[in-house]
Amino acid sequence: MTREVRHLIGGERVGTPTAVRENPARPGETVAVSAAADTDLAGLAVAAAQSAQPAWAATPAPARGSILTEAAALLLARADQVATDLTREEGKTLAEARGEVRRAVDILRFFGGEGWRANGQTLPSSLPDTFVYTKREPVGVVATITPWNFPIAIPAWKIAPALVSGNAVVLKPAELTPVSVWHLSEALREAGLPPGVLNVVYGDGAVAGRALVEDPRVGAVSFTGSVEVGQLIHAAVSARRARVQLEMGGKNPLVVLDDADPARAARIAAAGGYGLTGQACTATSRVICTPGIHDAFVDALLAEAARYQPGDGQSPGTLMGPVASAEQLAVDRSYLRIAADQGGQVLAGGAEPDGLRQSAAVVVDVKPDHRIATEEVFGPVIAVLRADDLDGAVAVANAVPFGLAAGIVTNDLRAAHRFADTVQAGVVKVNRPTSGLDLNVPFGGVKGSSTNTFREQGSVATEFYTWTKSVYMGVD
Ligand code: TXE
Repeated sequence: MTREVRHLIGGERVGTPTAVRENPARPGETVAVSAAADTDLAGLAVAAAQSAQPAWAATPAPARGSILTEAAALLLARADQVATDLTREEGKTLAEARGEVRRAVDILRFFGGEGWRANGQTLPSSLPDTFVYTKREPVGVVATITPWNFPIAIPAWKIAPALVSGNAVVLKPAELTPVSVWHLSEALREAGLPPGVLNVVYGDGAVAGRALVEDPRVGAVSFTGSVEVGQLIHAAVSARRARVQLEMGGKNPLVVLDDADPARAARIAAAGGYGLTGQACTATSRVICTPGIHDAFVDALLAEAARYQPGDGQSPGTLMGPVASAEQLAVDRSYLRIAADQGGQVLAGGAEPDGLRQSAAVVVDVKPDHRIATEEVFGPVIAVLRADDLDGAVAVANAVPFGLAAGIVTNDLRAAHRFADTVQAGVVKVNRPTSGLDLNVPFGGVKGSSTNTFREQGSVATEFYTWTKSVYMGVD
């Protein structure tokens, strides 16, 4: 079935679908044809948001929240269909897609509840008979620009806190995955979100996305995607003194200490590195082993890699879906070539099956300055490095420009705490894969991974989408 996907502007579906998306697991099978916005249309979406926003902000926060809660119920009722569409357009396995859709449902519920908890503070004043309180006010019109790898969860975790806080939103989803956001926006529309409060423009990032970023009526831009585009957006939005929030990926390390069980460590590494075809910003892409476990760990990881055979995500039993696009597959393969050229040994993942499929790869003899050890691949590729001890491993872990997620496998409580204290990362995992997040826990990175001022997810996510207003009330 081919989905026809049109923009959502002022409550109307508009535009002519022209951009074809094929199923990455089944070349030639069209999943969707979607519209592509030009600069003028993006401007119309901003105008629609601007005119809808004041009435939305005046709606009581619990009533705003209840629309999100209702949308969650609608999305849950059609979760199987949404998950199937998500697998067809992005490639991840049905189990992974179901988990992601369920996550979007829970995000809508969580932020629906935030409508009841949009609290300020009361503060003591130095002045007599004066009552001081703070309240959070919406920014106004917000643009959210999202990637293809979590095509429903990332849009949900950006727009839900924005909407419940009283903002109107223009969302620009990734070109590769138009259908998931179509489902999300339909659920919100059917739940009673007023026209213009959420607008969706599909199309080219450099056209539609750029128009939103440069529009002076847009007060805040939240982006997840590549470093290159993130830097462009940061420059453009900061230049006009609007708010910007960026999440740009990682080079996430997993340290495996001598005392760990190699099979368990390999399972954790593989779940983080090969799950979701490695296409997660928190994916495990480096494993740093101390000397006593290196060889046993590599053997165990090779056994895990053999289990993660790439296949069609819709087929039962597939543990790893295809790569999402031919461009991403070319990136994965070029990094394996670069790794080999620089002295790494590709022990698995060298074979290149047909279609958009990349076997789970294990590269050993990797040195900290190799490109495979410092640059994000975004595919099912794990580079294995060595370090003498915990402190050496942390030094290697920190020797990259990213700092999103980091993990350690050990039973040594002191080592785990020392790692958590010294590793440069926004998320630390002990005996758990680097990927996988709770929706109520703040998420973001340090160094080149993120703008470090505002976190996403959890209640703190609303901070980016609101200003604090401090009110001094004389009561004498
Ligand atoms: O990202 P882009 P792509 C990394 C990953 C991947 C690479 C490329 O390494 O291989 O990025 O992926 C919109 N102004 N990550 O090409 O191009 C674009 O339309 C405004 C890591 O998908 O950054 C899309 O909606 N917007 C990452 C969004 O930006 C623009 C997740 C992301 O696209 C724009 C995805 C512009 N000039 C990729 N150009 C993570 N952190 O998880 C593009 N866009």
